[in-house]
Amino acid sequence: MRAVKQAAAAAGFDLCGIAAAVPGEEDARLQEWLARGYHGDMKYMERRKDVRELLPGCKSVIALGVNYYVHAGHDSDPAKPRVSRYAWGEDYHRVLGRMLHDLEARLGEAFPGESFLACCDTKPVLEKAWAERAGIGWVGKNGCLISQQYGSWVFLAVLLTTAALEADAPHPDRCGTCERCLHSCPTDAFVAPKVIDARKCIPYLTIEQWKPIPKDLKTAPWAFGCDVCQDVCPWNRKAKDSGRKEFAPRPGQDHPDLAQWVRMKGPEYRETYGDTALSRPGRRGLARNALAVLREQGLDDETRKLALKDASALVRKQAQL
Ligand code: B12
Repeated sequence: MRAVKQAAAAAGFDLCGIAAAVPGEEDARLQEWLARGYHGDMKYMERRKDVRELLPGCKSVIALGVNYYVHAGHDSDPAKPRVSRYAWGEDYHRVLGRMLHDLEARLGEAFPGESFLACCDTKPVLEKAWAERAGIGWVGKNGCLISQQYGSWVFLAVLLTTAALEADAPHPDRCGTCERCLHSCPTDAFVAPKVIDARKCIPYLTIEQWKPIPKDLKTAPWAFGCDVCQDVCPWNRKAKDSGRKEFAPRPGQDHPDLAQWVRMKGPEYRETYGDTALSRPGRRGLARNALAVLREQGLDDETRKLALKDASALVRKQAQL
C-alpha cells in the first residue's frame, strides 16, 4: 500500500509493512512462554491481547521500524561499564511517539472515517511478531527482530487501523545455521533459538525487575541492558548510521561512572536521566545495577558505606551481597 508507506517515510520511519489483523501462531507461543514462567515478574506480559479487542473493527496492522544505530560505538576496553546502545540518547518512546503522532495525522487525512491506535510498548501487543508478519524483518535466534537492511538495531512500533489495507508477505527467516548469539550470552539466557528465559537476561535483571541481582548472574560490564547477542550478529555488520542525533550517546551515558550512580540523589537523577530510557528502573535500580557491576570489578569502601546507608532497602541489600 504505497500511500501508507510514503506517509510512514515522511513521518521518519525507516521500515513499514502491513499485516492483516488476524490471530497467528505467536499467541500459542506466548502462552507457552508464560506457562514456563520465563517472564519472571513482568506480570504485564500476561495481559497481551488480540488487536481486535484493543481497537474494535481493527482490520490491519501497520508495523513500523526506526534504525537507531549510530557509529559512536562502545569503547573497546572490555572492563568499562556499559549501557546498552538503545538507551544512549533520548528515550525512544518519546522519539517514536512523536513520529507515530505525525503518521496518525497523515493517515487520518488519507483515510477519513477510519480509526487508528498507536502502540510502542505502551499497549499489550506483540510488536516483533507483527513486524515479522508484515515483512519488515524476522525474529532472529537472538530474540530480536532483524531487518535485512538495518540489522537488529531497530525500534519497533505498530499502528492498528480499521482500514482494510493490502497486506505484505511475511519475512523469511535468514539466520541460517548461525548460532553465535546463542553461545555468546553472558548469563546463558537462551533456552532454545528465539526463546529467552527473561529471568536470566541482563536487560530483565537491570531494567524490568526490582529485586537485588543474584550473585550467580554476572552482569559486568553491563550496568543497564546488554547488547552481546546483537553485537555478535553478522547481520549487524551492515548497520548503517541513522544520523539521528536523538540516539547519539549523551556524555557518560554509554560508559557511566558507577560510583556516581550510587552517590546520585533523586533530583540529580531526574535532571540527568528523566527523558531517557534510564528512567525506567528509577534511581534505586541504577544504584543496584552499579553495585552489581562494582561487586565483580571492585567496590571501594567509601561507595560501599554510602550504599549501606542508602534510604532504599534495594540498594542496601545489593550492597550486602
Ligand atoms: C518483554 C520485553 C523484553 C523482555 C523479554 C525479551 C524477549 N525477547 O521477549 C526483556 C526485558 C528481556 C527484553 C530485553 C530486550 N529488549 Co525488549 N521488549 C519486551 C516487549 C515489551 C515484549 C516482547 C515480548 O512479547 N516477549 C514475549 C515473547 C513470548 O515473545 P518473543 O520474544 O516474540 O518470543 C517468541 C518468539 O521468538 C516466538 N517464535 C517466533 N518464531 C518462532 C519459531 C520457533 C520454532 C519457536 C520455538 C519460537 C518462535 O516464540 C517465542 C516465545 O517462546 C517488547 C515490546 C512489545 N510490546 O513487543 C520489547 C522489545 C522486544 N524489546 C526491545 C529491545 C530493544 C530490547 C533489548 C535489545 C534491550 C537491551 N539491549 O537491553 C533487549 C533484547 C533481548 C533479546 N535478546 O531479546 C525492542 C526490540 C527491537 C527489535 N529489533 O527486536 C522491542 C520490540 C521494543 C520496541 N518497541 O522497540 N525485552
